[in-house]
Amino acid sequence: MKHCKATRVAGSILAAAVLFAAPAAFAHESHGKATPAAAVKKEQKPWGVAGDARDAKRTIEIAMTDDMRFTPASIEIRQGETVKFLVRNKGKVLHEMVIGDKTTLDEHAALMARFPGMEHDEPYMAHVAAGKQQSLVWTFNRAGDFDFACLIAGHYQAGMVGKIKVAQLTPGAAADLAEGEVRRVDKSAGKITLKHGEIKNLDMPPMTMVFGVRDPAMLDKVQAGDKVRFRAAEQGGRFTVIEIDAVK
Ligand SMILES: [Cu+2]
Repeated sequence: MKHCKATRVAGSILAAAVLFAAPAAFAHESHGKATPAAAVKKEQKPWGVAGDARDAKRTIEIAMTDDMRFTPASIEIRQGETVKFLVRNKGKVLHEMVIGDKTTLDEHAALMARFPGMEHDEPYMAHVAAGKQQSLVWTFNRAGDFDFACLIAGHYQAGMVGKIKVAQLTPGAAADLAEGEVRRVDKSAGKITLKHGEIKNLDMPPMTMVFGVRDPAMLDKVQAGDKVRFRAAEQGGRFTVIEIDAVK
């Protein structure tokens, strides 16, 4: 178990480094939100940190099958994004999804091959019995190329691995946020009317207009009269709000 202890120590050093280095980069992600008192201290891993389901703006379904495959086997994520994975075991034997980097997964896989009955339980893994499903919420606050794998003895070796690419948050990204005020929210139509300032990335002057939304659930967070910051994009000729947050 020397290996596990070493990993934990390395993780703590990493976590401390992140505490000092990261806040500025993510400041806009957390504005207006109180820091929840976590029951268990979340450990920063090179591939991210345990996430809160309420911060997950995206759910990704992952199917696991007895041909030792994940579907999809390749996922793209934006740095800072919290993702809820809905991990479905469509096979007849136990499978698991473990997120990590190749070195860590290789080490754990070797351990699992030596001790097939070993049960790990970390926030970046989901063990799912045949025919069942389980969710896993993870915040990808570090950019990079990571893997996810089923480390059950024989499965990893048979190629049960997927790729996660976390794209770096570009320094210019925050500048794409436009400011506005909510005039109307139409949940049933999935539309929001915003009186907005200049939208630089769309080269659009200030005006009041109707936008579609990437996900109708976004409309639960805002109401008419709210001052907001939002990111909009043109998708298939339709102006769509990609993200929106009320400014407190
Ligand atoms: Cu498996």
